[in-house]
Amino acid sequence: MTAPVTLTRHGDIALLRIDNPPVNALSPGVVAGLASAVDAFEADRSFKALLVHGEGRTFVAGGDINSFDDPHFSAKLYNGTLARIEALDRPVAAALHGTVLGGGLELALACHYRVSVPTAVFGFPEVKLGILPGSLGTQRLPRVAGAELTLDLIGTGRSIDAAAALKAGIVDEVREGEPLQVGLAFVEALIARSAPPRRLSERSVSLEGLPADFFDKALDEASRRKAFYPAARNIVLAVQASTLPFAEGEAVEARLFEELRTSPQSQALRHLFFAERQASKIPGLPKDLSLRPVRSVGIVGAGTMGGGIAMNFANAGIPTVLVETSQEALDRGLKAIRGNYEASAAKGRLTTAQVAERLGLLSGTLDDASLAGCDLVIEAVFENMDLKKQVCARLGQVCKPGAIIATNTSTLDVDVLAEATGRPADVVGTHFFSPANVMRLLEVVRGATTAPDVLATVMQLARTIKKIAVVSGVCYGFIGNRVAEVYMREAEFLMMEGASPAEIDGAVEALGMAMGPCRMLDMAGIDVGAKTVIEYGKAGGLPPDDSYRAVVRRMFELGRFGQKTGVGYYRYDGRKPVTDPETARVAEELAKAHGIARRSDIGAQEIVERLLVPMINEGAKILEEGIAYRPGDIDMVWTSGYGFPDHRGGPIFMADQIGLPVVAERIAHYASVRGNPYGYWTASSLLTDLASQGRKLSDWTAA
Ligand code: T1G
Ligand code: NAD
Repeated sequence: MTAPVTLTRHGDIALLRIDNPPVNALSPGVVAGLASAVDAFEADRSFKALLVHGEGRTFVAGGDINSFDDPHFSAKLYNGTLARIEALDRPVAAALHGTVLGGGLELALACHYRVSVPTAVFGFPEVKLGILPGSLGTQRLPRVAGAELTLDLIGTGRSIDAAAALKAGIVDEVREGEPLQVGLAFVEALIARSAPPRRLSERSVSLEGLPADFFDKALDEASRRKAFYPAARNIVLAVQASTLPFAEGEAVEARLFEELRTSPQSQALRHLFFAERQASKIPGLPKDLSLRPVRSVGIVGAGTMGGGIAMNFANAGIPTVLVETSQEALDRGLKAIRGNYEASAAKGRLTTAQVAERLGLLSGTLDDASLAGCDLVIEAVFENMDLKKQVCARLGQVCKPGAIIATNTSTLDVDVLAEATGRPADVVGTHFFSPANVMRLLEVVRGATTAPDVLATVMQLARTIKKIAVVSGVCYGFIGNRVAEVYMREAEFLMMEGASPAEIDGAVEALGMAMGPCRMLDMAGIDVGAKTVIEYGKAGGLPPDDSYRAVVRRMFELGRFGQKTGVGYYRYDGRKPVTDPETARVAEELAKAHGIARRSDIGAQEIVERLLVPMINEGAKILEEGIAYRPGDIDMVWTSGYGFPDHRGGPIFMADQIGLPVVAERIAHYASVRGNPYGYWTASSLLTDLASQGRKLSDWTAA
């Protein structure tokens, strides 16, 4: 293995190279290597300047996120080395390319000069990990870019391009070329003009032009709007401390960073960073597997989902044809797409040229023979088994050999649909979430006979269309809706026992859930939810319990479909949900009919436990059955598709934070107080085994 940091000679220039693929993260080896390189540079007075360069695709993309879990973690060596770099008496420059992020940008800011290629991007994404830049980013950036832009960049974690970095003074020059050559030429010019060292820590931060209450307001906003995220407040305090003498600001940053690094919120967000990347990996695939090319896409059905799905491909530059059964439906679908794009343009998110380009990639037809040329066809027709089987059989004939056939079904058996095509190896489920052009989650459903290259191609394609793809095996509801089913079940039992939708939603929203179960179903459509339950009942999937999801079925009968009809669990005043006494009446009537005792002592704690504990238990069953490859996949599905709070890491991560023995005890508790005739409170054996062994669900891997 080559050393991650080397110092070599290039004429008068000492060239410090960082080589730690894939992203040159600051591993302990890189940090130690930087310190040694500085020693060597200090000792050799024949060098006239130092150039810092990252090998491969990028400069440094930041601190090594793995290292933050180390109980002995310390930023001291790195920060001390940055101070030594800055203190050097000969000019130091950084040659920047790729992603100059976090600790990488901090390294660049410790250098005296910075040159960049035009394609580089710059940012402090730490806030997304629940931390702040801990190596003086909060102190050096305001000294060059001002407090306002600093707070914006560090507070949002957004990246800027090289042109913006130049404008902000973050880089001194942007030059086309190969990064190392650009850097060398830049340093040669520095030497030629005897450019002196330039140290940001010696500057002060100007607050000119900012209102006197700038930081107070920012702090207030962070506390109000980002109450669940302590990083938001600490970032404001750290940037505010940049107005102090440098050493004092440094001490403040170190304290605030350490507070965040060890916080449960940051641990949860770091877990999700790795879970997201793990989710895209399919165990057991041959390394040399070649993927099927996807250069054109067909969509059957231009309804709510078909239209949104098509937009994803057009956005990625892939020509897409939509097939419908009537001109009217096709026109409606295309009009909705156009409306969506125009709304984005009106908000300034797209230019009119981009809208035209994307619309130009979309076409519509009533002739399904047009699908013959497509590399991938996704069916998004009504959720009806007979219809879908018919459509799949037709696709099996029309699609060219090697084309991938995908179904967007939410609940139907993908294996049955695969059989219907007559070429099941080509078939996969692609379960998009609504609105499909917005929601980042994509459940990729692996059928019993899905070919490995089909699965791998779709996972790769998901990356192209910027989705977070998670693989699920075939089962009712896949990963996401299967977990949602037990969550909704308990929400409805709680309602029949006497809790109101507002109490139920309020209890989980206080945890950070974007929307409680009642508001969620009102938005998704009670009709859609009820039909699913009814169909599943017809297919023999439901427990022999008449009270099961009785509320949603009754609401459906009453035409209370949620937001779309203005009444559901709530009544809607515009988009605002208002308590509706009719819901309480319906719940009471159903409780009576099903012999469910009404209570007035249901507190928030019970609501949270009754909703969350079954989710965790179902998650464990999903793992036991091999439906999900790994625990983090369930967390990804629920945080990216269902508004589960990312600062809690997802239901599985949260289970480990609560402690599996506690979860197991709560399952047993509710089995005893609620009774367990239908197995609702039967613990997964995986969960009880791990609990008794003192192990975590998150660490579990299939044998
Ligand atoms: N630490 C450890 N591993 C990392 C990493 C990092 N910072 N960044 C990426 N990886 C791994 C990742 O897990 C994956 O591994 C592989 O690299 C490729 O990543 C000191 C405290 C740079 C834009 O937050 O945003 O600096 O799955 O699939 O799509 O004050 O990675 O292959 O085994 O994402 O091309 C701040 C995080 C850290 C940047 C590249 N920096 N990374 O995206 O590849 S905190 C970040 C990214 C810090 C300082 C503070 C992206 C990317 P594997 P990938 P990509
Ligand atoms: P939709 O009713 O909005 O659209 C279905 C469209 O399919 C209609 O425009 C209809 O004319 C068309 N269609 C019907 N038969 C056809 C045929 N033989 N050939 C071509 N077009 C045909 O339904 P939707 O909400 O878009 O749902 C589509 C699929 O996506 C369903 O399987 C559903 O379960 C799934 N899904 C829906 C959501 C959601 O929130 N709406 C979320 C995830 C998955």
